[in-house]
Amino acid sequence: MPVLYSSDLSPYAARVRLAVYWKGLENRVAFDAPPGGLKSEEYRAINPLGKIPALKLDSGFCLPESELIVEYLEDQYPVRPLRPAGAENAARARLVARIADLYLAPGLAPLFLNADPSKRDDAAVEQGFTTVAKALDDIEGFLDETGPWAIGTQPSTADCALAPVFWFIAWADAWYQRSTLADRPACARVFEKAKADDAASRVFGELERGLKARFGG
Ligand SMILES: N[C@@H](CCC(=O)N[C@@H](CS)C(=O)NCC(=O)O)C(=O)O
Repeated sequence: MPVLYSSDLSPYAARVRLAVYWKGLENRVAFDAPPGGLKSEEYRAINPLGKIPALKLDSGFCLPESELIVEYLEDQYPVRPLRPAGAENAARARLVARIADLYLAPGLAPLFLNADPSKRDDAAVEQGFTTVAKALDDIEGFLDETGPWAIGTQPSTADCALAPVFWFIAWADAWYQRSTLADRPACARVFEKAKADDAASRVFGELERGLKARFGG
């Protein structure tokens, strides 16, 4: 059985877990922590990139990169498809996921790393929110006007990418008393839809557990 190397708090691993849950693949993909830890020689021998997530296939091949793992699952297990029908909508889903990866995610790191007010770099926090806001504006323009999901009436690969990232932004907004997500109605709508969904709620619970393990409380 393929093994997904994952951790509760990684938004990238959460994206893949969400695809697994939505596709009903829990009995076809095993989850594990990186053996020996993320930086161990043992894990590097499995995934030379030294990052999570990674999906080790039965052949021994280990596929890193969350977007590629989701696309692989979609190709390998066409049940409950997450790729929107039609070339244009499939491209729109990939576009939204790509903007989230390339332009939004880099803004989240400084918000997370500066959570402790006693060690906070205020300029880095401002830069983080500026980066997130710009990327959210771009994503907002590519989401379906009515949805209710990111692209159409069903959850898609775009929602796999967005839901964990939106969860982090909602956390950052609460932590720093901002309204970055609420100020973008289409993004806020997609996040509300995810919060009402069983599989996405499960992933949000795992992220919450990871946050508590990291910061206590
Ligand atoms: N582009 C990668 C990013 C994966 C990534 O950065 N994962 C983090 C955890 S959230 C990690 O493994 N960091 C360890 C490191 O970079 O050394 C993906 O989409 O999978």
